[in-house]
Parts: sequence; C-alpha cells; structure tokens
Amino acid sequence: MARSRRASCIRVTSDECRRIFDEADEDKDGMLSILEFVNALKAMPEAGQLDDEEATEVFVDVDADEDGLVSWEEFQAVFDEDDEDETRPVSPTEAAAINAAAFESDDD
Ligand SMILES: [Ca+2]
Ligand SMILES: [Ca+2]
Repeated sequence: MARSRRASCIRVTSDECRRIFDEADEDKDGMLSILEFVNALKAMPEAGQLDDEEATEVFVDVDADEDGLVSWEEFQAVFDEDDEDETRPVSPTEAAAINAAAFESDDD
C-alpha cells in the first residue's frame, strides 16, 4: 500500500497521543481495532472531519504490519515524524505569492 495519505497533519504531543491511545483502547488489550482507531481519530479536533472511508485509509496506512490492529508503536510512529519540527512548511500557495511579490518589486 502506497503511503499516499499520512496522518501526520494531526499534531498532538506524546502525552496527548498516549492518552488518546489509552482512551481509544476500550477493551484494554493494548491494541486498537479499526473501530477503536476510527473512534480515536474522530475524537481529535483536527481529524474530526474525516469520514469513515478516509479514517479507514488512515488506519490501513498506520497498520504497518497489516495485522488489522494498531499497536502503540504503530500509533506512536504516526506522530513521531513531526514531533521535533516546530517550523511550518510553506504551502505551495504561499510560495507562489512570495515569488509573485518578489517579481513585482523587482519590476520597479
Ligand atoms: Ca483494543
Ligand atoms: Ca499492526
């Protein structure tokens, strides 16, 4: 499965991440089933607008070993990439605007 859709846009701290995982793990088996995972996703403010299909895509992407369950390690890995990155990448739209502004001032 191609990693076309990442959940890394969802930004939470490790503590929040752990709390979300624990709360989502309703049967306390240390793993999130797809139902538990989707519920957890929807509990996150920034992911609340995901529909079931999109949430399922995220689950499949997060479930690295494809056993149908998301372990804490798999869950945590989603958020690790962004943890130390405090700088926000410039969006293509912003980059285009910056370039346009540069050209305009150059034209004087
Ligand atoms: Ca569980
Ligand atoms: Ca798994």
